[in-house]
Amino acid sequence: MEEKTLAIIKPDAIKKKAIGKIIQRIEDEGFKISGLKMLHLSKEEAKGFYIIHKDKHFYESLTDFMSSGEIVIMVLERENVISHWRKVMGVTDPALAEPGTLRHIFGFSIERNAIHGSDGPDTAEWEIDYFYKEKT
Ligand code: 3AN
Repeated sequence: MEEKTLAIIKPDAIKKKAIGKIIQRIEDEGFKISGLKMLHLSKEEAKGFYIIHKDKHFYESLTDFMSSGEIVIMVLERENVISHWRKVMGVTDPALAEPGTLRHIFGFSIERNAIHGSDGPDTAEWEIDYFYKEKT
């Protein structure tokens, strides 16, 4: 099976009306979008998604931010999808991200950094399940 990753357009980028530009870039980079939906996470859902960061000092603030407005979730596919998407996103801190990367263009701060991407195959599978598996 072709590798997949989970991409999120975060509330700050939605408020900037950047959805169209970001999706255009995704298509221009040769990704196939195999899932797409808009959600407004509850605080609990945001906490569940970022559970790996539960002991970090920024957990409360990050999950407040991620539940502060709508987000767009996408499943992306292409060759080397995880590493290519991370390259297109840029590093976590927009101030340090390479010019031309999405976080450099649209990010505001290390927390409000416009975009999410899974960091490895296991995380990608877990994150895609988090949003796409039927909850019982
Ligand atoms: P990445 O999203 O680049 O893989 P992670 O997994 O270290 O980065 O962090 C997850 C999210 O937590 C980031 N996208 C960012 O929104 C937030 N974050 C990371 N580091 C900080 C920090 N030092 N202060 C505030 N928020 C942070």
